[in-house]
Amino acid sequence: MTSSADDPSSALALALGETADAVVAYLDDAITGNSPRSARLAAAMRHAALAGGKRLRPFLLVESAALFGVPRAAALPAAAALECVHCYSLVHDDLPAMDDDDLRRGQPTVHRAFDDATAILAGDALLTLAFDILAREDAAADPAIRIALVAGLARAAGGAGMVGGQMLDLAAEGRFENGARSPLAAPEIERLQAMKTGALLDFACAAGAILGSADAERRQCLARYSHALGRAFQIADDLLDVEGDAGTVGKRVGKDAAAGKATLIDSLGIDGARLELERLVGEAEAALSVFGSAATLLAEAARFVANRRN
Ligand code: GRG
Repeated sequence: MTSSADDPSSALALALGETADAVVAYLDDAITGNSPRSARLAAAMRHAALAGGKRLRPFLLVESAALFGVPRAAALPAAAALECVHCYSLVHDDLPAMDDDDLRRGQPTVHRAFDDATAILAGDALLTLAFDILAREDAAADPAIRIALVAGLARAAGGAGMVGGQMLDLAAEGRFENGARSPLAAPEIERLQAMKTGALLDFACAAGAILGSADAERRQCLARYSHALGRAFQIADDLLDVEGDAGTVGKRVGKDAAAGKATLIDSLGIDGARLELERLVGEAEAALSVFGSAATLLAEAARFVANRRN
């Protein structure tokens, strides 16, 4: 399975790169404008938010909004806010109390480059910055749209979404209750993953539809697309964990499996996982058919996600 993003001159690679550059520039300004009262905190926030990363969530948000005629510049604040939440989750996920990782995006994790307390606070500051960005008028002129974005991101990131999924994951790993592991069945793993990683991907597409005042049918189509893409994202992540990639800087070959993390590879097997990825890419493409050729980049993004090597 290949994806056009492997070719750096492809339309997908160019669009991903343009959105990434725009988001980084926006976040750079937003961190400055946020005026952290400590140079160390500001440096840690920049370390977490400005270097590396595929910036997939902002790309999905910008491209979903574009389906409804929303220009990239108008979608950028919401895209940057979403990336802030994602970056905070990575900083906290890397902490010793969570995954205890040394490298992220090819550089030392925030707690390694600074210290645990600074990493916790930098993550907190990025999370709150996200809602500061969304509350401002340039996120959307219409206050009802701003409120819908704030509510959607809060739900996706919180206890019923990403944070809740992370908690279920840690519980299944045996972190609580005297270390007792509770192996999960495939449907429970899917639910956990839909919360932990799927919720922010879903929000990316939903936010594009909110910004574009999309009708219910098109919102549904985008939701079907993002569900399929989210599942593909997670299965690809699980495959990477099992197989690793010599070309990936600091990737955790087998780390999740060794930690007893719940994955679908146990039930699907490696060949079954690859088949499921192909099926999900087809499902994602089918969900976009209502948008015709306007959704070509989103369709290619689904293949890119399924085929990713980092
Ligand atoms: C600690 C609040 C809290 C939540 C943690 C999402 C999450 C929950 C942790 C991330 C850890 C992780 C590696 C999860 C697997 C899938 C995932 C989100 C990978 C990182 O996302 P990418 O591949 O990363 O989009 P880049 O660096 O490209 O942005």
